[in-house]
Amino acid sequence: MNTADPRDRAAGLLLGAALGDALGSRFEGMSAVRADQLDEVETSEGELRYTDDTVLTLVLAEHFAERSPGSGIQQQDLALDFARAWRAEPGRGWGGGIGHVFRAVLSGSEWSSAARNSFGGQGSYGNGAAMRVSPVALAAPTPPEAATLGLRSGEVTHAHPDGAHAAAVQGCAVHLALSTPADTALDPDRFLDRVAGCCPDSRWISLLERTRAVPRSSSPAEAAERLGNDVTAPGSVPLALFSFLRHPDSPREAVRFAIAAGGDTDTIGSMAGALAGARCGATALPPEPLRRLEGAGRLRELGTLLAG
Ligand code: R7I
Ligand code: MG
Ligand code: MG
Repeated sequence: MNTADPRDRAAGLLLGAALGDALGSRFEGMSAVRADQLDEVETSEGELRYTDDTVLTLVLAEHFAERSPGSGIQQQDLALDFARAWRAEPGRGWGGGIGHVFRAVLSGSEWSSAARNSFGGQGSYGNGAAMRVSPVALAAPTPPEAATLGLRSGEVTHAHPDGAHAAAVQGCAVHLALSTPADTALDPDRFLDRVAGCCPDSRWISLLERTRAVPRSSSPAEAAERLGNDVTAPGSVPLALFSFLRHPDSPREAVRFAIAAGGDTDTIGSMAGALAGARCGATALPPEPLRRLEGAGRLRELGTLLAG
């Protein structure tokens, strides 16, 4: 039974994102992950450390927590806070090009020119804007407003429309997951329709269509084959959505599906974990790995605080 308690769901959103990241990070870049490998990571001892995905999710959540509700995003402040977090923790497995953006911001550039100047002037279409976006669901009153906030948070570093709109899509999807009735079965087609309805970008609308067309019974490998599992936004957000829609009532299974598909496992696991955690709540997360999760106390606190 999923919870209807908004505070538990808000905590589940942030904890689910971090748990997916930490579990998935053990397998980043592998072509597929077996069930026994996942079992071992879930049950072994020692802290489960998160990566850049959660570092930046925390920065965005703190951005909202420090301001009065409804004040939106101050983009230059956010860019600077992201960049400072990158500088403070270089060992968190950052994307290949993001350092250029952060370095420019730290040396005084406006976020807009720093983001636009990466990758030969076209901006990044990496999944970094989508991987950190889940807190917008706790700061926006409606799914379309979550999409708008997602886009504003995303474009701070990802100027390419594929990268920036991915944050709108994932932000709106997390908001929808948070507000799905706890005791009613989730209808995947309707869910994807509602996400598409919040998204003004034709390329993302066709990626959502492609996600809908994947047979629901597909294995992780088949889903990855159809949707991709790489570090680009179009090659990872659809698989995260599919993983959640495949197991909407079990965060553990949603995250395991995402990671089993291989590739960018921390990020796809994290995005699936945010969605499933938002629907099912912190109490539905697997207790053993959760107990070992780095930063769990602060993540829970921020979720509860932002839930109001
Ligand atoms: O998007 P970003 O922050 O990366 C996030 C990923 C996640 O998997 C994290 O867990 C971490 O491991 O990295 O960082 P970017 O460097 O902006 O984008 C990630 C990658 O996408 C880059 O290193 C490139 O391989 C690719 N990429 C591009 N390649 C060519 N042209 C992104 N944009 C482009 C592009 O415009
Ligand atoms: Mg990472
Ligand atoms: Mg990753």
